Amino acid sequence: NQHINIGKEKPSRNGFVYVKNPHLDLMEEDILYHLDLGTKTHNLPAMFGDIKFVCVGGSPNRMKAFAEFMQKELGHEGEDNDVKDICPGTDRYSMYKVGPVLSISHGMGIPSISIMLHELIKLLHHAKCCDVTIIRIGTSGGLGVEPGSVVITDVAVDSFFKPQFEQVILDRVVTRSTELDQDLASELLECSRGIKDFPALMGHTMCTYDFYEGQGRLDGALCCFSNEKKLEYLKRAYNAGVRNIEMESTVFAAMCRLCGLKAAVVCVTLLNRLEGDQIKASHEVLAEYQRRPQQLIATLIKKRLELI
Ligand code: R2B
Ligand code: URA
Repeated sequence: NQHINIGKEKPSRNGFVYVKNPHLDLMEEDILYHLDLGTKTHNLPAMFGDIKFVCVGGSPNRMKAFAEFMQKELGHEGEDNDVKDICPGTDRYSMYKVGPVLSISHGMGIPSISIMLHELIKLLHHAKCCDVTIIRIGTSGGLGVEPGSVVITDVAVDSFFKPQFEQVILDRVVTRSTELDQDLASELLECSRGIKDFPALMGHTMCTYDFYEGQGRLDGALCCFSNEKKLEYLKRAYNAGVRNIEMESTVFAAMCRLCGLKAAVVCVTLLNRLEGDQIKASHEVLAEYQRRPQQLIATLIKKRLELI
């Protein structure tokens, strides 16, 4: 197998959302299959043209809760109260819109988020959206940080602590940069300073292909390494700057960067992986943790919209 690093794949910077695919121009209709939307069946510019913020996260319920929270925060509640799923024709992903904010679920892992992102990016492109900020709000395992801490990602790295994402295309491995928008990360850290309810920090986020063996857990159905080897690896990750581990950030960073979306990753840590593998906190505690990234993103959005 050949490895190639596509140096000419440059990020787009003029504000519009780009698709980098010459074949799309030749298609009469584009069906966004997993979102149950399409260019002939829906007026995408009318439905989505005003979007400035896209928030993505793993679980459909959490992304609905985020939309409801934003509705309150932006003062949009009142008229037609309930937030409605824009993709009811599919149970793959859920999508909600509150004014300029779109909230979408992406499932677990790189393949699931990458399918959603292909279709979301095309949707934003077809809708002629401009100057869109996209943020992944998620959960993660912490490394040497207090459980419940919110980690703002400066760089997404792979299991070898490299800031890159490898995608197999045909039978070649294409390596893409996972750089995120540094100004947006700093702006988020700045916003977090005003929130006293939880610790927030900036650090590298490691993205893996699995929750168990892939994250050095001893409690999966399979495990072929010792506790010593596990801790040696996790400490090496810590020393390389990694502060949390999750399963989507590298492909998210790589795809958004190439398509002109300013992207950030904000994940709460559910446990400290240097202390264990099992997530033992109560449902109430975990639910409260998961509202923390939402609170931070709401602050950023309200500041940007000059509501605070
Ligand atoms: C964080 O949590 C999920 C695994 O429990 C996964 O989607 C991720 O990145
Ligand atoms: N999500 C992950 O990917 N890993 C964890 O340890 C917790 C949440």
